[in-house]
Formats: sequence, structure tokens, C-alpha cells
Amino acid sequence: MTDSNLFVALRAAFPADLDSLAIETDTGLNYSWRDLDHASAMVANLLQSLELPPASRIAAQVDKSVEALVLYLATLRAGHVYLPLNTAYQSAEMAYFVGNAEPAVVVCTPANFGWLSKIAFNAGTRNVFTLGDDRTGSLLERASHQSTEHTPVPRAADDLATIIYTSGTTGRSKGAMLSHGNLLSNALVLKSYWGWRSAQEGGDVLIHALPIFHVHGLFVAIHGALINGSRMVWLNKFDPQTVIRYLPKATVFMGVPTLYTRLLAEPGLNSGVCSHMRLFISGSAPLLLETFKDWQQRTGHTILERYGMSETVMLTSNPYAPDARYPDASGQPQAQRRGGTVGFPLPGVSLRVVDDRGTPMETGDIGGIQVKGPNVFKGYWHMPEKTAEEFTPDGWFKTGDVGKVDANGYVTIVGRSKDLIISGGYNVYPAEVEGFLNEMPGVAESAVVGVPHPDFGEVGVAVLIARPGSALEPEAVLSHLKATLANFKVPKRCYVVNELPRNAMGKVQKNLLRDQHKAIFMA
Ligand code: MCA
Ligand code: AMP
Repeated sequence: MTDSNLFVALRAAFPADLDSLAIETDTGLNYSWRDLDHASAMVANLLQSLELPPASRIAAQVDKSVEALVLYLATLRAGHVYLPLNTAYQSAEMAYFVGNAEPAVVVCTPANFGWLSKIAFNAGTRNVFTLGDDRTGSLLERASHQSTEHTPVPRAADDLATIIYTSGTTGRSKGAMLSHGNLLSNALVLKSYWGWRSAQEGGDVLIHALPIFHVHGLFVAIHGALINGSRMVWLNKFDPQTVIRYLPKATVFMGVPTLYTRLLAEPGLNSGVCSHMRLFISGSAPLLLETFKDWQQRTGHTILERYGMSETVMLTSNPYAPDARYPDASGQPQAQRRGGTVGFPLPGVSLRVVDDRGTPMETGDIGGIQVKGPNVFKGYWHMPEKTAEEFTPDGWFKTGDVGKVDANGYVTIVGRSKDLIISGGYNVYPAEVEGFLNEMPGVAESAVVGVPHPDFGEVGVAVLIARPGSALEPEAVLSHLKATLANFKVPKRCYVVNELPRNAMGKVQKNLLRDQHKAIFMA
């Protein structure tokens, strides 16, 4: 078997000079490539010393740090499956993930050890370690006794590398299973499509300002830098002024649209600080045309927007360089980054737009987006029925996004068939929030809809009907939710009404609710 372990490919791209700088943090820490190699070997050796079955799940709910990245690399290296979890998740959410994924190891912050270790031990997890964002905790303490030498465990391309939980329109979150082959193929395609520069070509420097428990920060950004042997400026938390301070030293930046609007709000953002930059990339949520244009005007750079999903990693991208696959009317390869579009399907990705019956549509027609490619996931963890529902019999994955492809090949996302709110780049499924609301005393019924928001792009608003005789206080409802649910899922506003608008079938007409509330944050 050829070894398709993703770590092996990433490690092979480390520069020859292992003592050169790989990562610098805004807190003054420097990590060489050798540091990454040795630290990931030590943690991999620790994982192997636990004698876990192959492909055990290693769950991590930890604050962003370089050591958290090391844990990810070590998990790949040891042939296990990484399960990153948003630090905003609270106990009910964590109990579900741990119960569903049955991890052999849970790594949590020292502050959360009390409650999370109980959840983990109850679910049968034997090993719970802690990891702080200041290099504290039992994981590093135990790993410090291990060797800095480690031979990566061979993996086949179809072997699982990671499980990413993504919420569902109905029921609970589903664990999207991504293989070593899924991640490596996407990393290699992006390396060439985005023109990453090798060290000999001057090298790239990525400002890494995104969380590392989702696809954007963990895979698109980290794999992009590592598979190219490129340096990272590592910020544990996004702060626009810190990013601006580092722009003159960097060449690549990746962000969700909220990061771009927050940067635009800084007077210090101008073409001068961006003159060393090669590429600004946006994704995870729609980038407003206004942001695209403002950015061009202020910095002289054209943001490259791309589109992806947890289940598929990256699917489409605006071109970085002329793309010979998509010539214009005069036969010239197109190179324009068009605002409001997500560009072309990436090399190796097939994308089609279908009608309600699944029949492919004409160019320019709006319908459901379906995709195929080596990047498309292996299915949902322990949910074969859900997996089957999301694929057509001939193997196309139904994205749940609605869009069109124009005559030049550019893909535009015009909406979603899935009931999903994307808030500051995080996904919020109304059905999940409604489930929690409906369980609250005094709530007879609830509807959660997404409305435009100047900072987060979109946020949730809850509309409730009270049970007869109950007086519901909107603020109390929201505080109650905050104690139970990840903060970003909590609606930013709550209204108590006498009735919800319904169609003839009795179904709540969410489009009417959205219309009714669409201006509340945009005054
Ligand atoms: C924080 N809050 C939010 C969000 N973030 N509410 C809604 N949506 C959010 N995204 C809450 C906070 O808990 C707080 O609540 C209040 O809003 C204000 O928080 P603030 O201090 O402004 O937040 P922040 O800590 O500065 O975070 C904002 C952020 C962050 C930097 C934009 O949300 C972020 O890093 N987003 C990136 C998400 C991401 O990486 N997505 C990629 C997913 P309170 O006042 O009650 O305490 S991967 C993906 O989608 C695919 C595959 C792809 O294509 O990439
Ligand atoms: P996730 O479940 O976190 O993987 O989010 C995937 C979803 O994010 C996609 O199905 C899209 O709805 C959305 N998305 C990602 N990138 C973009 C983009 N550039 N424009 C519009 N929507 C996007």
C-alpha cells in the first residue's frame, strides 16, 4: 500500500532548513519546523502509548494555540481521527458529540476539565487530557516524557483523518467523515490554484487569524501553508489592529466576510500596509459586493472568493491566475475575480445545477448545486441513512445550496434550500435552536429566522408564542438559551407574538417572518 497519510505529505513539504522559522505568534513565541516535527512526534508517541485501536477518535475542545495545531498533526501522524469541537459548545452539545463519536481521547481546556471529563468518562472515554492556550496541561506534561522521533502510521487514501460535525436541518448534528485522500487532494489543488510560492520563489507568509475547529482555519489555511512549507503569523484571536500590524510582513490572508468588514472599519487599513500582500481570500459565507468593492478601493487588492463545505472541503474558487479551462468569448483564459460569484469549480471537482426532480439545468438557470470529486467526504459517522439521502444514486452530493453557472463558467450562490443561518462564518441551524426554545417552560411554539446584520452578515431572530397563562420575557428567554447553547447560536433578538404566519398547509412561513424583521439591525 502506498502511504497516503496526510501528515507524511505535509512533513515532506517542510523546508530543508528545519531550524528556520515556521510559526511566529503575536504573543512573541517562535516555532521552527523542527519544533513542529518534534512536538508532533512526542504527542503522537503519547497517543500510541495508549494502545488505542487504529482510527480512534481524538476529540479536542481547546482554545486556539500552536500546541492545538500540534495535537492535530500528532493525531494524523499516529493514524487516528481528529475531532475538533468549537470552544463555544456547552455541556448539552458536548454530551451529544462525545456520545455520538465515542472518542478514545478527549482533550479539553484545564477550566473545562471538571464537567467535560464527567461527560467523557460517562460515555466510555478512557483518556481525558487538558491543554491550555499557554502551553499548560496534562497533554504536554505527559508528552514531554516521549521521544522526539516517530514514524508516521501508514494510512490509505480512504482511511479517515477527521470528523467534522455539521448541524442538520432536522435532528442532531452529523459527523462528516473526511479521509486523508479528501484532504490531501484538496490541499494540493489549492496549492497550485492559488499560486502558493515555494521558499525558492520568495515564500509565502500566511496570517492565520481564524479559529482552528472548522474547515476554513484548520484545513484551508493550515494545509495551505504547511503543504507549501510556508511560514505562518499565528493569532490566537482575530483582532483587526493586530492583523493590520502584521500585513506588511505577510503575503496571504484568509477570512470570513466579518473579518473583512471589521478590517475595513479600521482607519489604518490602506494600500500601503497591504503592498507586500499577494492574496486576500474570503469564504464560509457570502461576501457582499459592497465589501468586495470597498476592499478594492481601500487596498488596491481584489478579494478572491471561494466556496466550500465541511463535507467537501473547497469546491469552487475565483481564479488567481488565468484559468485555461475557462476561456472567454475570444478564447483567452479568464482571470477575473468577480465579486458576488464564487468562481469556477476547482480542478477535479464536477459541479452541476439541477431542478427539483434532479434533472441538470441549462446555463444560467437557478437550481440545487450538486458536486462530485476526490474531495467529497465518505459519509456521516454512524448515519448511513442520512448519508444515502444526501447523495444521488449516481454519486452526486447534494450541497443544499442554490445557485447558477453563467455562460463564462462562474458559479453564483443565490440561496440555500437548507434552513441555515450563517452568522459571522458560523452555521446556525434554526431547527436546533427551535428545539431548545420549545423545551423552555412557557414556550408553546417558536420560529428562528436569519436576518441581515452589518457585522455578522446574518443573525438569528426568535419569534415565540407563549403558552396560555405564561408571560414570556424575551430577555429572560435569551439568557436562558445562553446558558445552554453555544453563544453564536443564540438569537440576537426575541419577539413574543400571538400567532405565526402560516400557509394553507399550516406550515410557518419563515419568508414572511424574515421580511418582517429584515431591517431591525440595518437601520
Ligand atoms: C461571536 N458571537 C457571535 C459570533 N461570534 N454571534 C453570532 N455569530 C458569530 N459568528 C457572539 C459572542 O459570543 C458575543 O456574544 C457577541 O456575539 C459579540 O462577540 P464578538 O466579541 O464581536 O465576537 P468575536 O469573539 O470577535 O468573534 C467574531 C468572529 C468569530 C471573529 C467573527 O465569530 C469568528 O472567528 N468567526 C469565524 C468563523 C469561522 O472560522 N468559520 C469557518 C467555518 P455575547 O455578547 O452574548 O457574549 S468553515 C466553513 O464554513 C466552510 C467549510 C468554508 O467554506 O470555509
Ligand atoms: P459548513 O457547514 O460550515 O461546512 O458550511 C458550508 C456552507 O457555507 C455552504 O453549504 C454554503 O452555504 C456556505 N458557504 C461557504 N462558502 C460560501 C461562499 N463563499 N458564499 C456563500 N456561501 C458560502
